[in-house]
Amino acid sequence: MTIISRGFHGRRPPEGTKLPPGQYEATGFPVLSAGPTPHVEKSSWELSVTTEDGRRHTWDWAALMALPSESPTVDLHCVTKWSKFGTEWRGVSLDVLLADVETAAEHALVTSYGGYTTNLPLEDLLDGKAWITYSYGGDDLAPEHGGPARLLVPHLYLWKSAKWVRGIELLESDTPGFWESVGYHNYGDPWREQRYQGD
Ligand SMILES: Nc1nc2c(c(=O)[nH]1)N[C@H]1C(S)=C(S)[C@@H](COP(=O)(O)O)O[C@H]1N2
Ligand SMILES: [Mo]
Repeated sequence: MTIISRGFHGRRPPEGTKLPPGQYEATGFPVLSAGPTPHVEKSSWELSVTTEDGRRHTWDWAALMALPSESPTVDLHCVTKWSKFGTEWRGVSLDVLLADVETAAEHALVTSYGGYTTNLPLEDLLDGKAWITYSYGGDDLAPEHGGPARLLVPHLYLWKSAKWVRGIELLESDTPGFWESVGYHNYGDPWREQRYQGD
């Protein structure tokens, strides 16, 4: 695929620092959902990637399982100020899913079963920074945390990690998602404390 790289936006934490500004370490794994948990069966699950010219690529559950997976261990940072260190996931890198997708688009709008949406630059899904995950802590991903599959983009605030992920639309122009259109920051880098518009 053709990507014009404008460099990595995320600021690296200072050596040894794991808490971004304004965050605290949570115990447990809070659940934050804007609506009820949609119950999505693996047998009817489908992920689609749609390009700016309307071409659609789809994977059913078996196709996702057939792809090489990775086991990222990452820290999570929620805009409500909790962070969780060392979470263990299994999933498929977006680099794998997008390898054969031809696009000149620079923007992505991620959609979920249940209607949630979130936007981010396409480059933030690439280069080992994002996964479609289906396992957490060695178990199937629980429905309340986005199972059967969720996007994981740990270098941005956790609202960008769409639970119950269903589609990724690659777009020529940026389109704000659910939280981005009600005042949350368009990009959401926890290290630059980009919580709200204007931060
Ligand atoms: N589909 C969907 N994804 C979502 C949300 C949501 O309401 N719906 N909430 C977001 C927010 S604000 C956060 S903080 C995280 C919470 O993930 P968790 O419930 O697994 O902790 O999911 C994000 N992904
Ligand atoms: Mo959140």
